[in-house]
Amino acid sequence: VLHISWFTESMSAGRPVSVEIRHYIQRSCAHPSAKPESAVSPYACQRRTTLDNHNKIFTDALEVLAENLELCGNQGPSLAFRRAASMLKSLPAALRRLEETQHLPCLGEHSRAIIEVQHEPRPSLSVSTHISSHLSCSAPAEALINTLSHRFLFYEDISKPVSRTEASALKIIVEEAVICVNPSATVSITGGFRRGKEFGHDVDFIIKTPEAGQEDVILPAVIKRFKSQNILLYSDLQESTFDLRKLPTHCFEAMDHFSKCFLIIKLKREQETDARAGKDWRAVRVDLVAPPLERFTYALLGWTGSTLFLRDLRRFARLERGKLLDNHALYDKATNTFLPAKTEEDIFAHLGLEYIEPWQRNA
Ligand code: DCT
Ligand code: MG
Repeated sequence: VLHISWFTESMSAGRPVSVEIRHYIQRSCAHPSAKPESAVSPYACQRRTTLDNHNKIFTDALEVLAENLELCGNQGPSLAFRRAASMLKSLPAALRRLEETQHLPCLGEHSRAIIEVQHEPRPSLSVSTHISSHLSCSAPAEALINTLSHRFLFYEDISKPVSRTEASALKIIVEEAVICVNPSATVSITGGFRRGKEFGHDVDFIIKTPEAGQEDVILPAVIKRFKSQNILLYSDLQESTFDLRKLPTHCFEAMDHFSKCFLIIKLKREQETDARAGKDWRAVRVDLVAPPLERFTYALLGWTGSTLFLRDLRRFARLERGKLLDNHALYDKATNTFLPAKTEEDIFAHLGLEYIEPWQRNA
Protein backbone atom coordinates (compact mmCIF):
# COMPACT_ATOMS: atom_id res chain seq x y z
CA VAL A 1 0.00 0.00 0.00
CA LEU A 2 2.83 2.33 0.88
CA HIS A 3 4.57 1.70 -2.44
CA ILE A 4 1.37 2.31 -4.41
CA SER A 5 0.60 5.54 -2.61
CA TRP A 6 4.17 6.65 -3.18
CA PHE A 7 3.86 6.10 -6.93
CA THR A 8 0.42 7.73 -7.04
CA GLU A 9 1.85 10.76 -5.28
CA SER A 10 4.73 10.96 -7.74
CA MET A 11 2.40 10.65 -10.69
CA SER A 12 0.01 13.31 -9.45
CA ALA A 13 3.04 15.59 -9.13
CA GLY A 14 3.47 15.05 -12.89
CA ARG A 15 6.68 13.04 -12.73
CA PRO A 16 7.40 10.32 -15.31
CA VAL A 17 6.85 6.82 -13.87
CA SER A 18 9.99 5.37 -15.49
CA VAL A 19 12.14 7.91 -13.69
CA GLU A 20 10.26 7.22 -10.46
CA ILE A 21 10.81 3.47 -10.71
CA ARG A 22 14.52 3.96 -11.31
CA HIS A 23 14.65 6.33 -8.39
CA TYR A 24 12.69 3.91 -6.23
CA ILE A 25 15.12 1.09 -6.90
CA GLN A 26 17.98 3.44 -6.17
CA ARG A 27 16.35 4.39 -2.87
CA SER A 28 15.76 0.78 -1.87
CA CYS A 29 19.39 -0.09 -2.59
CA ALA A 30 20.52 2.91 -0.60
CA HIS A 31 19.09 1.44 2.62
CA PRO A 32 21.67 1.71 5.43
CA SER A 33 22.06 -2.05 5.67
CA ALA A 34 23.00 -2.22 1.98
CA LYS A 35 25.26 0.81 1.86
CA PRO A 36 27.66 2.18 4.46
CA GLU A 37 26.46 5.41 6.05
CA SER A 38 29.78 7.06 5.25
CA ALA A 39 28.51 7.25 1.66
CA VAL A 40 26.32 10.23 2.60
CA SER A 41 27.89 13.35 1.07
CA PRO A 42 28.36 16.51 3.11
CA TYR A 43 27.10 18.44 0.05
CA ALA A 44 23.31 18.60 -0.44
CA CYS A 45 23.87 18.65 -4.23
CA GLN A 46 25.27 15.11 -3.99
CA ARG A 47 22.24 13.83 -2.09
CA ARG A 48 18.72 13.08 -3.33
CA THR A 49 16.31 14.74 -0.93
CA THR A 50 12.66 14.01 -1.64
CA LEU A 51 9.72 15.13 0.47
CA ASP A 52 9.69 11.65 2.08
CA ASN A 53 11.31 12.66 5.33
CA HIS A 54 11.87 9.60 7.55
CA ASN A 55 13.47 11.65 10.30
CA LYS A 56 10.89 14.36 10.82
CA ILE A 57 11.08 14.23 14.61
CA PHE A 58 14.76 15.19 14.41
CA THR A 59 14.59 17.62 11.52
CA ASP A 60 11.63 19.53 13.03
CA ALA A 61 13.56 19.99 16.26
CA LEU A 62 16.73 21.09 14.45
CA GLU A 63 14.81 23.52 12.25
CA VAL A 64 13.08 25.13 15.25
CA LEU A 65 16.53 25.75 16.67
CA ALA A 66 17.84 27.08 13.37
CA GLU A 67 14.91 29.47 13.04
CA ASN A 68 15.36 30.82 16.55
CA LEU A 69 19.09 31.30 16.08
CA GLU A 70 18.40 33.13 12.84
CA LEU A 71 15.97 35.49 14.58
CA CYS A 72 18.69 36.20 17.13
CA GLY A 73 21.14 37.02 14.37
CA ASN A 74 23.28 33.91 14.90
CA GLN A 75 23.58 33.00 11.22
CA GLY A 76 26.54 30.63 11.57
CA PRO A 77 25.08 28.25 14.18
CA SER A 78 21.68 28.52 12.48
CA LEU A 79 23.16 27.30 9.20
CA ALA A 80 24.88 24.42 11.01
CA PHE A 81 21.50 23.20 12.33
CA ARG A 82 19.91 23.66 8.89
CA ARG A 83 22.67 21.60 7.31
CA ALA A 84 22.20 18.86 9.91
CA ALA A 85 18.42 18.79 9.30
CA SER A 86 18.94 18.78 5.55
CA MET A 87 21.34 15.83 5.68
CA LEU A 88 18.89 13.82 7.83
CA LYS A 89 16.07 14.53 5.34
CA SER A 90 18.03 12.71 2.65
CA LEU A 91 18.37 9.45 4.63
CA PRO A 92 16.41 6.52 3.17
CA ALA A 93 15.22 5.34 6.60
CA ALA A 94 14.60 6.57 10.13
CA LEU A 95 17.54 6.60 12.51
CA ARG A 96 17.10 3.86 15.09
CA ARG A 97 20.12 4.33 17.29
CA LEU A 98 22.42 7.23 18.03
CA GLU A 99 25.37 5.08 16.88
CA GLU A 100 23.97 5.25 13.37
CA THR A 101 24.91 8.92 13.24
CA GLN A 102 28.58 8.10 13.73
CA HIS A 103 29.54 8.19 10.05
CA LEU A 104 27.07 10.85 8.99
CA PRO A 105 28.36 14.26 7.89
CA CYS A 106 27.06 17.71 8.98
CA LEU A 107 26.36 16.62 12.58
CA GLY A 108 28.11 18.66 15.21
CA GLU A 109 27.98 18.00 18.91
CA HIS A 110 24.84 20.14 19.36
CA SER A 111 22.89 18.45 16.56
CA ARG A 112 23.84 15.06 17.95
CA ALA A 113 22.57 16.16 21.38
CA ILE A 114 19.18 17.01 19.85
CA ILE A 115 18.99 13.61 18.16
CA GLU A 116 19.86 11.93 21.44
CA VAL A 117 17.07 13.76 23.27
CA GLN A 118 14.55 12.96 20.56
CA HIS A 119 15.45 9.27 20.94
CA GLU A 120 14.58 9.28 24.64
CA PRO A 121 11.26 7.66 25.56
CA ARG A 122 8.64 10.35 26.00
CA PRO A 123 7.52 12.17 28.01
CA SER A 124 10.73 12.09 30.04
CA LEU A 125 12.00 15.28 28.42
CA SER A 126 10.17 17.18 25.74
CA VAL A 127 12.07 18.58 22.82
CA SER A 128 10.82 22.06 23.61
CA THR A 129 12.37 21.90 27.07
CA HIS A 130 15.64 20.80 25.59
CA ILE A 131 15.48 23.28 22.75
CA SER A 132 14.90 26.20 25.07
CA SER A 133 18.01 25.19 26.99
CA HIS A 134 19.95 25.41 23.71
CA LEU A 135 18.64 28.82 22.73
CA SER A 136 21.11 31.61 23.23
CA CYS A 137 18.28 34.13 23.48
CA SER A 138 14.57 33.72 24.02
CA ALA A 139 13.55 34.80 20.54
CA PRO A 140 10.41 36.88 20.76
CA ALA A 141 9.06 35.27 17.58
CA GLU A 142 5.41 35.70 18.56
CA ALA A 143 5.87 39.31 19.57
CA LEU A 144 7.65 40.03 16.32
CA ILE A 145 4.89 38.42 14.28
CA ASN A 146 2.24 40.36 16.19
CA THR A 147 3.97 43.66 15.51
CA LEU A 148 4.22 42.83 11.84
CA SER A 149 0.59 41.79 11.66
CA HIS A 150 -0.53 45.25 12.75
CA ARG A 151 1.59 46.80 10.05
CA PHE A 152 0.84 44.34 7.33
CA LEU A 153 -2.65 44.58 5.90
CA PHE A 154 -2.89 41.12 4.39
CA TYR A 155 -0.82 39.41 7.04
CA GLU A 156 -3.53 36.95 8.05
CA ASP A 157 -4.01 35.73 4.48
CA ILE A 158 -0.39 35.57 3.43
CA SER A 159 0.70 33.82 6.61
CA LYS A 160 -1.55 30.91 5.60
CA PRO A 161 0.14 28.33 3.39
CA VAL A 162 -0.68 28.39 -0.32
CA SER A 163 -1.90 25.03 -1.65
CA ARG A 164 -0.92 23.36 -4.90
CA THR A 165 -4.51 23.89 -6.14
CA GLU A 166 -4.19 27.62 -5.43
CA ALA A 167 -0.79 27.67 -7.14
CA SER A 168 -2.33 26.07 -10.25
CA ALA A 169 -5.14 28.64 -10.25
CA LEU A 170 -2.53 31.41 -10.04
CA LYS A 171 -0.55 29.90 -12.88
CA ILE A 172 -3.61 30.28 -15.13
CA ILE A 173 -3.97 33.94 -14.10
CA VAL A 174 -0.25 34.71 -14.61
CA GLU A 175 -0.13 32.81 -17.90
CA GLU A 176 -3.16 34.64 -19.23
CA ALA A 177 -1.62 38.03 -18.40
CA VAL A 178 1.82 37.12 -19.78
CA ILE A 179 0.45 35.77 -23.06
CA CYS A 180 -1.81 38.78 -23.46
CA VAL A 181 1.28 41.01 -23.20
CA ASN A 182 3.57 38.76 -25.27
CA PRO A 183 2.04 35.73 -27.03
CA SER A 184 5.44 34.05 -27.50
CA ALA A 185 6.37 34.18 -23.80
CA THR A 186 5.97 31.14 -21.54
CA VAL A 187 5.46 30.77 -17.79
CA SER A 188 6.84 27.98 -15.56
CA ILE A 189 6.30 27.40 -11.90
CA THR A 190 9.52 27.31 -9.84
CA GLY A 191 10.31 27.31 -6.10
CA GLY A 192 8.84 24.70 -3.80
CA PHE A 193 5.94 23.75 -6.08
CA ARG A 194 8.38 22.72 -8.83
CA ARG A 195 10.04 20.51 -6.22
CA GLY A 196 6.70 18.76 -5.64
CA LYS A 197 5.68 20.50 -2.42
CA GLU A 198 1.96 20.54 -1.64
CA PHE A 199 2.16 23.88 0.19
CA GLY A 200 4.34 26.97 0.04
CA HIS A 201 4.61 30.44 1.55
CA ASP A 202 4.33 31.96 -1.94
CA VAL A 203 4.13 30.93 -5.60
CA ASP A 204 7.24 31.50 -7.74
CA PHE A 205 7.11 31.84 -11.53
CA ILE A 206 9.80 32.29 -14.15
CA ILE A 207 8.97 33.88 -17.48
CA LYS A 208 10.76 32.96 -20.70
CA THR A 209 10.76 35.52 -23.50
CA PRO A 210 12.26 34.44 -26.83
CA GLU A 211 13.11 37.95 -28.08
CA ALA A 212 16.02 39.89 -26.59
CA GLY A 213 14.98 42.91 -24.54
CA GLN A 214 11.42 41.65 -23.95
CA GLU A 215 12.33 40.53 -20.43
CA ASP A 216 12.62 44.18 -19.38
CA VAL A 217 9.17 45.27 -20.50
CA ILE A 218 7.05 42.22 -19.70
CA LEU A 219 6.75 42.60 -15.92
CA PRO A 220 5.58 46.26 -15.89
CA ALA A 221 2.97 45.28 -18.50
CA VAL A 222 1.81 42.26 -16.50
CA ILE A 223 1.52 44.40 -13.35
CA LYS A 224 -0.51 46.95 -15.29
CA ARG A 225 -2.85 44.21 -16.45
CA PHE A 226 -3.32 42.85 -12.89
CA LYS A 227 -4.13 46.39 -11.79
CA SER A 228 -6.76 46.79 -14.49
CA GLN A 229 -8.27 43.43 -13.45
CA ASN A 230 -8.46 44.76 -9.89
CA ILE A 231 -6.54 41.76 -8.49
CA LEU A 232 -3.32 43.56 -7.52
CA LEU A 233 -3.02 44.28 -3.80
CA TYR A 234 0.69 45.13 -3.66
CA SER A 235 3.62 45.23 -6.07
CA ASP A 236 7.33 45.81 -5.78
CA LEU A 237 8.94 45.87 -9.20
CA GLN A 238 12.72 45.57 -9.38
CA GLU A 239 14.06 46.54 -12.75
CA SER A 240 16.91 44.58 -14.24
CA THR A 241 20.42 45.61 -13.22
CA PHE A 242 21.90 42.69 -15.13
CA ASP A 243 25.08 43.54 -17.02
CA LEU A 244 26.86 40.77 -18.89
CA ARG A 245 30.17 42.68 -18.67
CA LYS A 246 30.06 42.51 -14.85
CA LEU A 247 30.10 38.70 -14.80
CA PRO A 248 31.33 36.66 -13.09
CA THR A 249 30.03 38.28 -9.94
CA HIS A 250 31.78 37.24 -6.78
CA CYS A 251 28.98 37.89 -4.29
CA PHE A 252 27.23 34.60 -4.78
CA GLU A 253 24.74 34.67 -1.94
CA ALA A 254 23.32 37.99 -3.15
CA MET A 255 20.08 38.37 -5.08
CA ASP A 256 20.32 38.09 -8.83
CA HIS A 257 20.09 41.12 -11.12
CA PHE A 258 17.14 40.06 -13.27
CA SER A 259 13.93 41.96 -13.74
CA LYS A 260 11.60 40.67 -11.01
CA CYS A 261 8.56 41.58 -8.97
CA PHE A 262 7.13 40.65 -5.60
CA LEU A 263 3.35 40.81 -5.67
CA ILE A 264 0.31 40.22 -3.50
CA ILE A 265 -2.56 39.01 -5.65
CA LYS A 266 -6.25 38.56 -4.92
CA LEU A 267 -7.20 34.95 -5.58
CA LYS A 268 -10.90 34.06 -5.84
CA ARG A 269 -11.87 31.26 -3.47
CA GLU A 270 -13.69 28.17 -4.70
CA GLN A 271 -16.16 28.39 -1.85
CA GLU A 272 -16.75 31.51 0.13
CA THR A 273 -15.10 30.30 3.32
CA ASP A 274 -14.93 33.78 4.77
CA ALA A 275 -18.64 34.47 4.29
CA ARG A 276 -18.78 36.29 7.61
CA ALA A 277 -16.60 39.02 6.18
CA GLY A 278 -18.26 38.79 2.77
CA LYS A 279 -14.81 38.20 1.31
CA ASP A 280 -14.68 35.77 -1.59
CA TRP A 281 -10.91 35.98 -2.14
CA ARG A 282 -7.63 35.49 -0.33
CA ALA A 283 -4.35 37.37 -0.71
CA VAL A 284 -1.42 35.34 -2.05
CA ARG A 285 2.26 36.21 -2.36
CA VAL A 286 3.54 35.78 -5.91
CA ASP A 287 7.11 36.23 -7.22
CA LEU A 288 7.81 36.69 -10.95
CA VAL A 289 11.27 36.73 -12.51
CA ALA A 290 12.07 37.43 -16.16
CA PRO A 291 15.70 36.69 -17.10
CA PRO A 292 17.18 37.22 -20.58
CA LEU A 293 16.78 34.06 -22.71
CA GLU A 294 20.47 33.08 -22.62
CA ARG A 295 20.42 33.26 -18.77
CA PHE A 296 17.19 31.25 -18.42
CA THR A 297 18.67 27.87 -17.39
CA TYR A 298 20.81 29.30 -14.58
CA ALA A 299 17.87 31.37 -13.33
CA LEU A 300 15.53 28.36 -13.46
CA LEU A 301 18.00 26.27 -11.44
CA GLY A 302 18.46 29.07 -8.89
CA TRP A 303 14.77 29.83 -8.48
CA THR A 304 13.86 26.15 -8.14
CA GLY A 305 15.87 25.96 -4.94
CA SER A 306 15.80 24.74 -2.32
CA THR A 307 17.83 27.56 -0.84
CA LEU A 308 20.06 25.06 0.94
CA PHE A 309 20.45 22.84 -2.12
CA LEU A 310 21.58 25.83 -4.20
CA ARG A 311 23.87 27.09 -1.46
CA ASP A 312 25.65 23.72 -1.45
CA LEU A 313 25.69 23.49 -5.25
CA ARG A 314 27.53 26.84 -5.39
CA ARG A 315 29.85 25.85 -2.56
CA PHE A 316 30.59 22.53 -4.28
CA ALA A 317 31.27 24.29 -7.61
CA ARG A 318 33.67 26.71 -5.96
CA LEU A 319 35.52 24.40 -3.57
CA GLU A 320 35.54 21.12 -5.46
CA ARG A 321 35.53 22.24 -9.09
CA GLY A 322 37.05 25.74 -9.16
CA LYS A 323 33.90 27.08 -10.83
CA LEU A 324 31.63 29.97 -9.94
CA LEU A 325 27.89 29.37 -10.15
CA ASP A 326 25.08 31.82 -9.55
CA ASN A 327 21.66 32.61 -11.05
CA HIS A 328 23.37 34.29 -14.04
CA ALA A 329 26.13 31.96 -15.17
CA LEU A 330 28.62 29.17 -14.58
CA TYR A 331 32.23 30.30 -14.85
CA ASP A 332 35.35 28.16 -15.02
CA LYS A 333 38.20 29.86 -13.18
CA ALA A 334 40.83 27.54 -14.68
CA THR A 335 40.03 28.41 -18.30
CA ASN A 336 38.45 31.84 -17.67
CA THR A 337 35.40 30.84 -19.67
CA PHE A 338 31.65 30.81 -19.19
CA LEU A 339 30.15 27.36 -19.57
CA PRO A 340 27.05 27.24 -21.76
CA ALA A 341 23.92 25.40 -20.59
CA LYS A 342 20.73 24.74 -22.52
CA THR A 343 19.28 22.55 -19.77
CA GLU A 344 19.75 22.04 -16.04
CA GLU A 345 21.33 18.67 -16.89
CA ASP A 346 24.12 20.59 -18.69
CA ILE A 347 24.96 22.50 -15.50
CA PHE A 348 25.18 19.33 -13.39
CA ALA A 349 27.31 17.72 -16.13
CA HIS A 350 29.73 20.68 -16.20
CA LEU A 351 30.14 20.21 -12.44
CA GLY A 352 30.71 16.47 -12.77
CA LEU A 353 27.60 15.75 -10.70
CA GLU A 354 24.88 13.16 -11.20
CA TYR A 355 21.70 14.92 -12.26
CA ILE A 356 19.35 15.61 -9.36
CA GLU A 357 15.70 16.03 -10.39
CA PRO A 358 13.79 19.05 -9.01
CA TRP A 359 11.76 16.87 -6.59
CA GLN A 360 15.04 15.48 -5.22
CA ARG A 361 16.29 18.99 -4.37
CA ASN A 362 14.25 19.41 -1.17
CA ALA A 363 17.39 19.74 0.94
N1 DCT B 1 15.72 32.52 -4.88
C1 DCT B 1 16.76 33.02 -5.63
N2 DCT B 1 16.94 34.35 -5.70
C2 DCT B 1 16.11 35.18 -5.06
C3 DCT B 1 15.02 34.69 -4.30
C4 DCT B 1 14.85 33.32 -4.23
O1 DCT B 1 17.51 32.27 -6.23
N3 DCT B 1 16.31 36.46 -5.17
C5 DCT B 1 15.51 31.08 -4.85
C6 DCT B 1 15.60 30.39 -3.54
C7 DCT B 1 14.53 29.33 -3.62
C8 DCT B 1 13.59 29.81 -4.69
O2 DCT B 1 14.21 30.90 -5.31
C9 DCT B 1 12.23 30.19 -4.19
O3 DCT B 1 12.31 30.98 -3.02
P1 DCT B 1 11.26 30.76 -1.85
O4 DCT B 1 9.89 30.99 -2.35
O5 DCT B 1 11.70 31.62 -0.71
O6 DCT B 1 11.51 29.26 -1.44
P2 DCT B 1 10.60 27.99 -1.67
O7 DCT B 1 11.55 26.86 -1.68
O8 DCT B 1 9.71 28.18 -2.83
O9 DCT B 1 9.77 27.93 -0.33
P3 DCT B 1 8.18 28.03 -0.14
O10 DCT B 1 7.67 26.70 -0.59
O11 DCT B 1 7.96 28.27 1.31
O12 DCT B 1 7.71 29.16 -0.98
MG1 MG C 1 8.27 29.76 -2.93
